[in-house]
Amino acid sequence: MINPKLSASELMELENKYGAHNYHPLPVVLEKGEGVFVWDVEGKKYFDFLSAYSAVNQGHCHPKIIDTLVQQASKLTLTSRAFYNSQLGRYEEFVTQYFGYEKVLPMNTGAEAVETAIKLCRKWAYEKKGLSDNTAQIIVCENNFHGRTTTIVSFSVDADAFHHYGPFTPGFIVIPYNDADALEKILKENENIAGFLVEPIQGEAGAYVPNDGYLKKCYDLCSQHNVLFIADEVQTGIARTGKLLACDYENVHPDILILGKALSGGVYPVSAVLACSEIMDVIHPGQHGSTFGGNPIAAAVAISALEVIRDEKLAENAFVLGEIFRSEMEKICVNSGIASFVRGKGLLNALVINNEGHKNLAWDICLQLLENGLLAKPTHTNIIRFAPPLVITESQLFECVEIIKRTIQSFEQ
Ligand code: IF1
Repeated sequence: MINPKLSASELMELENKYGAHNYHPLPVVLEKGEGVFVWDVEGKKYFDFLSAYSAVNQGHCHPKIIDTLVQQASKLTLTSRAFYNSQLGRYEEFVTQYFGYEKVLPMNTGAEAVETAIKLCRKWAYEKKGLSDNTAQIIVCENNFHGRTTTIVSFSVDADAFHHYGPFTPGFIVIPYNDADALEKILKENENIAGFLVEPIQGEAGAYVPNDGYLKKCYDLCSQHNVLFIADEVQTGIARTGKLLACDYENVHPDILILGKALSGGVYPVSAVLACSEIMDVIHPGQHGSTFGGNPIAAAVAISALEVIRDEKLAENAFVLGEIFRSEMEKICVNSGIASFVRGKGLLNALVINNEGHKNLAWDICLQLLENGLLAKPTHTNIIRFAPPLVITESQLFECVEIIKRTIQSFEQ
């Protein structure tokens, strides 16, 4: 029997002892969430400024989404795709119209959706573009993060992500991010390019925003060369950056769109690949799939999660509050020896910390933020990501700005 009254340190010790050590979490054990807040096992309340890496854009345990989950879970959970189910068609119509595509292929995790997009792109290249078998190349960007499967880590440039996981999948060409000239050069040199896979803003790299016009330029180059523009909006999509999609800032409609995370509001693993029929129809029965992909819970939950985004105007809120957040962070940076600068779009932001002489400064700041009631996680040792649920209000945001300000001040010399 599991003792229901374990302390936080006992619970952390259990994970440490029995779980694989593939994560290094902050020392807080959460047991409850509601909107922008989470509570730890001792009942302490925190603002969540990670949002499960942008999965809970709609806020923790959104009542409408949870209601859909519970109702569908008590009716029918899984049929497999050997049969039709009463939710999937409705969802497929809804999600394609919502994002302006003809077809969707439902999967579960972000990495699976990226894998799906890669397979779809390659198959399209052989069957529609006319490349000869096994020659297709997909262009990707430096410092990408698209997930953790063997194929996806094959084109990572982060040693932690790929080291000792070889042999790797061939067929990928890495070019610098935010460099449309590099894309143009390779497209001119190489006849075997099938697609260009890109994050509209690089999340893992620390909310790295490319120059205005970059995505549009890349999209135009791709269409000139009959190459598929594939946007990984797993993290940037579903209102996070202040528009429904980050690509909307440049009126780019990707040939293949990859979604995950907040597609379910973080209550269930739901991912999707969207495309026009001309592309999607290269996949026939038996050629791709997943036991759980398109299951009735996922389908029902995703409709509700997308309705919440629209009904509560979360893209608009993220846009307005993002502007406020960055301008407040800029004020902090002006007088700080620690906070260097802020970047991001909407409510996907990162504060870059000057960690000369104090290597673990960003981590230590996050420990102090935790103490002060705000959860955030450092990335690449000196970057702190700030990405609250999009249901945050302006007054809550200002409360959080004060916590961040006070915390940074406590580290100034
Ligand atoms: C972890 C990062 C964020 C993603 C993009 C696909 C996936 C992700 C653009 C795969 C996943 C996650 C995974 C999570 C941490 C997180 C992350 F730091 F690792 F990069 F958010 F910034 N495309 N991102 O960001 O989706 O298979 O995980 O559902 O712990 O690895 P998934």
